Amino acid sequence: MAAELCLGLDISTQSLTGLVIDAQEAEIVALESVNYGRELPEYGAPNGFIRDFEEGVVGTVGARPEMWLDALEVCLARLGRKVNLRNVRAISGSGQQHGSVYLSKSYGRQLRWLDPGKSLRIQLKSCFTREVSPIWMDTSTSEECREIGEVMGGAGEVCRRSGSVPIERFTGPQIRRFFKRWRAAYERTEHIGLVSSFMAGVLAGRIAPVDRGDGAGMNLMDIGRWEWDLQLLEATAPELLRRLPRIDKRNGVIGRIAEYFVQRFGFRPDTRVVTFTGDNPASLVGMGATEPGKVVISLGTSDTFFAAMERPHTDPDGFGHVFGNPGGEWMTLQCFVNGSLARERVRDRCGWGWMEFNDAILKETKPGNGGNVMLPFFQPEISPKLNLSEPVLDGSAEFMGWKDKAGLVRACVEGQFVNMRMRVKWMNLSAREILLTGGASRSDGIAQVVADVFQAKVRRLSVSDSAALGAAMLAASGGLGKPLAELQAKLSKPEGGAVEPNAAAAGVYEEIEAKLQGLLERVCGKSGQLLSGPLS
Ligand code: XUL
Repeated sequence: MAAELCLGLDISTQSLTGLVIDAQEAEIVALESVNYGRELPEYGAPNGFIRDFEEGVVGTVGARPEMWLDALEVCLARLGRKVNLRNVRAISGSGQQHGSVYLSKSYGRQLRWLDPGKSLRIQLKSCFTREVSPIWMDTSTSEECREIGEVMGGAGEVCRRSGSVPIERFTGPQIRRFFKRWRAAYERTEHIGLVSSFMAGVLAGRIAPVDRGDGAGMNLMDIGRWEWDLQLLEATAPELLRRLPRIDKRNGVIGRIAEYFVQRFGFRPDTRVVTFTGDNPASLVGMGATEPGKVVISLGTSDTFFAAMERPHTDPDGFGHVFGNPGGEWMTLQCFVNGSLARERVRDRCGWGWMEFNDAILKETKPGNGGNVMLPFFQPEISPKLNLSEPVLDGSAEFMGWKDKAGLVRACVEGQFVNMRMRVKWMNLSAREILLTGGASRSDGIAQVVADVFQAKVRRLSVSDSAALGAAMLAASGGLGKPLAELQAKLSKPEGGAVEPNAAAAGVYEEIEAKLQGLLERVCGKSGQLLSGPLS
């Protein structure tokens, strides 16, 4: 009998990854990744995005949706050289969250009549009513966030309904800015999709729904009923409901794969396309953390902390989020912008490689760092909301003068995770185990600091592409009815031993927390920055 393959696609900030699993054997059989900057340089996005894409507007960050289409074709062609795509029974995917794609009336028709002799880019190019899609790094919509909050009776009310206060990168405020600034183009827009639903629609050859995981990152969805909140829609832009996709509450089958992919890449015509989700919800699935009890810390361009949630409650400070959990009901998430970038900056200033960085934590310094602390923010942060462009240091003269290299490395990492611990208290989670993923999770030094700060066991998985893996599992569960828990038991396996917390470090981090709080208050007092959150 032919293998039952399932494909998971992850359309992330810097690359598009395709991961194929054999759903019967529960094993990974192929993995391919297309780096936009390196492999599609014609899009002028070396890191996958274009900064300041809208002239005269500070903080716009976006990407051309055609770039994602080209990357999809390259990725499928490469996967086709590794596995027989005729054996793929179901496809699902995950997209970088919050990003939105704007399409005209001709889009639905074009999708139904795709010519396998021409590329997707050529055929869909004329359908975009907005050339550049805003992505999650965009911070240009503060005014729109304020306006939506005002109409709704306060940011707290938006949070109660949608799981988050109005947030600059979230899709609703982005749609509002598009409507205000480019009204004629908004009028011409017949359909607005998320990165996830847009790519799912292309594969299925029809307009695709959004799921609860990604849809909750829009400031438009009611997280109690999992339906569009009509008042939020009205506060965002006129006649928005007819422009949005439907909501799929179950990550079910959208339909069969479009003929285009059958002809061009050799898929079988009855391959099922399953509703895509966001990268963080997909990662929750891939890490095997859809049931409460485990928390995931993902270390990437941004660091994220997320976990399954039994009952939704929202962050009183307004920095955190509640999304749908594709393998359960809710999940909670906190995003930290100063992730790998801050670690890289400290490493570069020390003139070191990652090996020395790791050794500085494990061999040259101790928990508490002799009292030297850092607020490790090299760019504006969102958890907490703070407008810094340089870290704030407190400690010895040598440390403050950037001469104590090992101390600076530890202070950066301790500062990041103590801040993380402070920000996620509202979630009330009792984490038995922390699952660490993303590039920096390979560092034993970082893993030890995480274990010590949270006083929990830290485990790492053998698969680093947890979002693509989660998407492949969603294809198998939604498309073929395979139980998610069984797939997770086999595919989300920890690698190596656990990193155990050092109990003696617990008190040390209470002291560091108090010091960082003091530093935050000092910085905020001086600059008048927002610290206590948008709800106050
Ligand atoms: C989450 C967020 C980021 C993106 C990255 O709210 O903005 O983690 O999903 O792809």
